[in-house]
Amino acid sequence: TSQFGIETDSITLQRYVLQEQRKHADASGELTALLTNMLVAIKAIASATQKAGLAKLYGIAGATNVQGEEVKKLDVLSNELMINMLKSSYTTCLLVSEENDELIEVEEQRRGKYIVTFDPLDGSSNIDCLVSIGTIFGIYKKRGDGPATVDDVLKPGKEMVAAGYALYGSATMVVLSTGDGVNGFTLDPSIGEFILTHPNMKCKEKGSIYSLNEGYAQTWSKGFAEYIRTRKYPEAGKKAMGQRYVGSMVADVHRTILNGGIFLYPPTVSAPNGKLRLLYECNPMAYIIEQAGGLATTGKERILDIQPTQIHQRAPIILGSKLDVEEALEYLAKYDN
Ligand code: P6P
Repeated sequence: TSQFGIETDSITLQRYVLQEQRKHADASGELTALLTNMLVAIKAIASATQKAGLAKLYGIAGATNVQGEEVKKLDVLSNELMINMLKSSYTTCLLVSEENDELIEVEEQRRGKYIVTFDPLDGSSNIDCLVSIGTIFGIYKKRGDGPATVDDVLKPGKEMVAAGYALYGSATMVVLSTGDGVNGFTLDPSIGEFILTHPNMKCKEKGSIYSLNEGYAQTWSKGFAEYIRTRKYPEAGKKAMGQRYVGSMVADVHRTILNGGIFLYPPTVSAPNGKLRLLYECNPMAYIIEQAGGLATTGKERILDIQPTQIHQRAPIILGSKLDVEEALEYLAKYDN
């Protein structure tokens, strides 16, 4: 590095995506433009999240700040940033946001060929206690001509061309796959760029941590209950697993990719499809974990194979290290069928 301690040849996220773009002769550069614009929203959300305590951005609806302006809740602000930056990239035609009941159609003069599903600020119930939160996104390319309709977004996750998440933690990271492996980029606030810090991320084949909300133990099926019981009381000769649960999907999944292990949000009698949403929580995370060598299933089928029927539908999810997920499936097969 130069005498200013600045690395002079860092790989920024934009540089990485441009390199990837050149591998595809037919690439128009639209995906690069989409991601670059989305990064602006993510940087602004990171800034707002860091200031939440100061600017009283979190959790207080309708309050006004010192200028007497209407202070937006962090999740509303994040949603507006994502929508505005994606629309103004001239690369999208349809958006699905966790915050919007209806499809968001991009006006004609700003339309492009991509469809983006996103949760602008996942885990927002954790904002007030300063637990890490995140933005999750999935990107489809619209097939065929004519105006985009809901059928263009009700596609199995395996048809996505890219997916990823931003984690607003002690540092801000973007973890992204465009279909050829997973890479992690850390925001360098001094230059406002995301720098490649975790190239070619891989999820260990077997981990030592299980992660789910044990408060619902009473509602689990016999298969889930037996799987979790044997994580804590393993058969002779086996080690018990550790337990970690942040309660913020992006934080729990990011740790699972980095350290290995298994993350679960099982179905319950009252919520037969669990709590997490398919289009902008389960699918993007399943895409990333598979690209990192892991697995992601509902317990009955591969997450990325699900044919969606509604844009806000939920799905149970078991994701993480390949051998851990396969072992969980053995318990479900043994006790739940
Ligand atoms: P529970 C946060 O509210 C969220 O949507 C995900 O980020 C997280 O994984 C899950 O819900 C936590 O749900 O029922 O354990 O509080």
